[in-house]
Amino acid sequence: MRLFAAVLPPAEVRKELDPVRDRLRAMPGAEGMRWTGREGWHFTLAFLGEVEDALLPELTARLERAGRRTGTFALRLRGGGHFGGRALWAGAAGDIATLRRLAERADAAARRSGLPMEEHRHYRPHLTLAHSRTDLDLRPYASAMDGFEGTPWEVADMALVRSRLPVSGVRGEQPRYETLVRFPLGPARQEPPNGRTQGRTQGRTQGKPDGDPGADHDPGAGRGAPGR
Ligand code: 2AM
Repeated sequence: MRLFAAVLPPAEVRKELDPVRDRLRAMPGAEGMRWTGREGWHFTLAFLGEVEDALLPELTARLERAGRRTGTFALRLRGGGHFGGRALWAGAAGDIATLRRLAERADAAARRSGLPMEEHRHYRPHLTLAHSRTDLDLRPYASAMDGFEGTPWEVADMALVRSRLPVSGVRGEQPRYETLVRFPLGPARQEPPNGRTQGRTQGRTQGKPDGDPGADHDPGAGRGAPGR
């Protein structure tokens, strides 16, 4: 099945983006673009591609650990940008360093589970609002999002999402997304039963750790620049 790991903004945050998207859709040329549905809005952390069922237990175990090692963090929607003339997106602000670290850990988890991950590109947090089949000048759309700031929320989990591509052949139909699992961020709380301390089982049950793909070395979280 086709999978990706993502941060899912809560419904009330997605709602704040609705009027922005509506304004963009009213701009000249917008009718020729494919607009994503609010229900599916997300920040991709790692695109995993086709994953065989047999890999799922290891993949989910590793993603779970990646989430556990990353604390919760604050995020908000901010402004927008575009990838060339093909993709228009809303941006993010807040603890981008942690978001990026989570993306790197998700990528590492997938790689270590045996998935042939693409070479690491510079991670650009983005929530895709629209795609265009032809090259459009998307700068006016991105500029129209200048000054947009969403309400911050605390990212508390990472979702594993299944994407079903449209098979109908109907032009403009969207992939359907289904959240399979949500991995909580931050250390698991151990509630000792009857006040007794639980033994540490980590080393025995979890095998070799994924390792940390590294801290954030990248200062360039620029927005709006064309090209990925
Ligand atoms: P996008 O929003 O920039 O299109 C599901 O397809 C999610 O995975 C989308 O958010 C998509 O990003 C992202 N993704 C990243 N790399 C992809 C790829 N090679 N093919 C399809 N989707 C990809």
